Amino acid sequence: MSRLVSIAAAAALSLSTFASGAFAQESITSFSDSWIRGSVPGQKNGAGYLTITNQSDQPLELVSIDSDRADRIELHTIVREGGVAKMREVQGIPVPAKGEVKLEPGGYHIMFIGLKEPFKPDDHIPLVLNFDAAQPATVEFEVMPPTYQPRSGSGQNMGSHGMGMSQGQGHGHGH
Ligand SMILES: [Cu+2]
Repeated sequence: MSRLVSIAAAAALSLSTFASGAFAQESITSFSDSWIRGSVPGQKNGAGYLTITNQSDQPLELVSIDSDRADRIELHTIVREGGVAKMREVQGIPVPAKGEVKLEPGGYHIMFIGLKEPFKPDDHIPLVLNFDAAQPATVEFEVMPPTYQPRSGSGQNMGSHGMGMSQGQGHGHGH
């Protein structure tokens, strides 16, 4: 009987060790303002945005996204070439130590290529975010109307300079 008790105690101990270990790793990252732009009819591609916070004292990179909603999901940024905004794939999106990165219109974004079905406003889409130095995290994204613009300062400024329009056209092109 006492042997059974000690086995149970050992099992409980290892379980709690595992749980606290997992919790400690998950708490390195946190997420806010996660949204996906709703699709317009015929649109084959889409974009998603969020703010990622890194609580650790080591820099992190978001390296990939897992979801079955598109044929391919890439990480993109937008660069200006001769006054024209163009999307570029990046291998990772850096999240500074004890800092945050904002994915927002006019800058970094999650790019869905070959949508399996349109993104409908008010839907909630879970995506798995993979990092180079943190546990994968499942984050729920809310689908916003196609014309939605976030209220954050920098996003608004870029929108007022016409970035929102040129980006929308870029996303409308098929691949
Ligand atoms: Cu893109």
